[in-house]
Amino acid sequence: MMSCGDNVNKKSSAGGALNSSAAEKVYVAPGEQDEYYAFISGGYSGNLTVYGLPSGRLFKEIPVFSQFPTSGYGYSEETKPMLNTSHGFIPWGDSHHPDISQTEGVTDGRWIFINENNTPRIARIDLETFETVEIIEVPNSAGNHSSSFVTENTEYVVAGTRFSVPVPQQDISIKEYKGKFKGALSFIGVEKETGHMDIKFQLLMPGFNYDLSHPGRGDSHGWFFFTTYNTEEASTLLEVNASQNDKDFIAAVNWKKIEEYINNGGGKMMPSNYAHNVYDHNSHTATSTMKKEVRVIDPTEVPGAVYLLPTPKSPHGCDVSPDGKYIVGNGKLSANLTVHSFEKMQEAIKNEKFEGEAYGIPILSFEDVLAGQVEQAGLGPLHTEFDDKGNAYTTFFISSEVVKWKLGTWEVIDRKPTYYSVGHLTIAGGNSREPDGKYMFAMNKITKDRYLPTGPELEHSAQLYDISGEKMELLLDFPTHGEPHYAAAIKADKVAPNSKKFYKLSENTHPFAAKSEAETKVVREGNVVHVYMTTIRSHFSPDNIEGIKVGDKVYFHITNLEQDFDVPHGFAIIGQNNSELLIMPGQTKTSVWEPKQVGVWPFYCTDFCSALHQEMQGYIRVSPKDSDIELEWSLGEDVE
Ligand code: K7E
Ligand code: CUA
Repeated sequence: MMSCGDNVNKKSSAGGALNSSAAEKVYVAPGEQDEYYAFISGGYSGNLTVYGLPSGRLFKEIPVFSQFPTSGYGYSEETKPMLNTSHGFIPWGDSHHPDISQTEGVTDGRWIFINENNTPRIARIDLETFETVEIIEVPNSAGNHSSSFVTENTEYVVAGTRFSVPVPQQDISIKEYKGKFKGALSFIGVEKETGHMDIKFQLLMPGFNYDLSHPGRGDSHGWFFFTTYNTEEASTLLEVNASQNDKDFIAAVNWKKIEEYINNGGGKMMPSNYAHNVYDHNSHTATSTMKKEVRVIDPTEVPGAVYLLPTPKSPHGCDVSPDGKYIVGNGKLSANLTVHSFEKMQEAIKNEKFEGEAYGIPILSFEDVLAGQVEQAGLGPLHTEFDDKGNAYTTFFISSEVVKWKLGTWEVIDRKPTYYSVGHLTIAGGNSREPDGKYMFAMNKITKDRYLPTGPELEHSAQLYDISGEKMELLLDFPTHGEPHYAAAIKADKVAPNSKKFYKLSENTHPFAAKSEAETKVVREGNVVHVYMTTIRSHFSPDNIEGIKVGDKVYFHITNLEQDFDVPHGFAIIGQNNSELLIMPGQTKTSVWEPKQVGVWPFYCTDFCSALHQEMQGYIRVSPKDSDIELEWSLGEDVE
């Protein structure tokens, strides 16, 4: 055991009373593996990072909404279509809330979904390959923030708009906001076996801001809850104008009711234009299809589908307890946390006891649906998660702390500081019936003195707490990449055993694959040249090419012939102005090169793959545009 008492004591004024037992709890010995995966949103990096817990070690960055030169994602010809949208090719994004697929209310480790906030999109990542395999754009949405949370059996992944906008978009005055702008809540169906996404319907709600959401579960399965703010429907100076109402709402949506309505022919198809991008693991290629319509639902046409629960004051998080009985709404400007009761909500609906309506949607009375309040819990509550012992944990941004409180009695049990200004927090199995109450980690917005300074920009800090006892115990600080909004965590044994080791060459259907060295060739079609190239330790085939000319567009289609775990090869050629490629065993990837200068140019493998990695190289001769040098290619012989 390492003895770190001295160091730790020095920090204890800022870091709480750490002792060597904390170090023991996060120590994963060399060669041993972590107990949990944590999938942490990359925020403005547009990606998703994979960490191990309790060690806090970074394992991978999965490119999702942003181009990624490390692997060529979004640069290679095969993956460019993943970033296609109705606004054209959008090579970056702002990702917020990863959520793991579920079966019967429990995370199943098959896929993870994540939203892109800026150009509204939802992505699905396959947890066998840890690759982004599908991205669907969300039309009529703007600031796709109350997303991407899944229902108990992954029937839907839900995406709600933050900004209300004209639906469909049109050229009107911003002053017409009130009454004319709408907030689209999108229910994206997920196919049970394949995971394929398809927008089943969009609920066109009043012009509020829809901030966060969570599904019901257990008794409340079939419902979905969304926090709203700016129920004032202001379009300017929201910091003042959207804080006028004493209460905003949680919108409760009965999606099963809406399904019935649709099955009886309800709703209408609205012309639309949005991209649906799908990556195929056999062809290793993505295709992008533009969809032309979407089903929209007017909530007033489906009686009993939507109710509004008054919630003080500009609530942010909207979290549902593991048993589905309680809906927690955290009013950012309220002193107390508000907890609504699903049962009382049902009762009030049954008695048709409404205190008003907004655009035809019934408003229930605050007192009728209130389960309880956690009083004076802290300042600036944001998000809540739950453990397996009936406790809830809420983050407070302004007072920089996590507060543990008890469901049902609403009493505060413990509070621990965070360093500093915490946003989300995560407990494994967070959005499910079975959270795992061993660890919780907080994701902080401000880092300051927690790490060695790295100029004005610091990575955000996460902090891991042991929550197995009555009191929380701070165990570890670790840096995260980008801005982690939410994270989803899961027991490693639900994911690791299914992790793919390599792609089978025999299943490779890429049209430009060369599945053996015998199939390699170079083909000219006018000024386009296709190079069918292979890699295997430790050479390219071919490795000498002549007959390329300035002005050619050269496609390198590179197939990695390896059939072994963890043996990628790289490809880089001088002047390549998009990205290098990293090609997994059995995979084919393509990069375009447009040589601008006459000469003999080397290419090489960028991944140290063997003892003779440094020998893994080749040459391409580029001749003048008008030269009549014939195409020739070879391996292991001198080109004549
Ligand atoms: Cu609170 Cu986007 Cu979930 Cu960040 S949001 S903190
Ligand atoms: Cu292949 Cu280095």
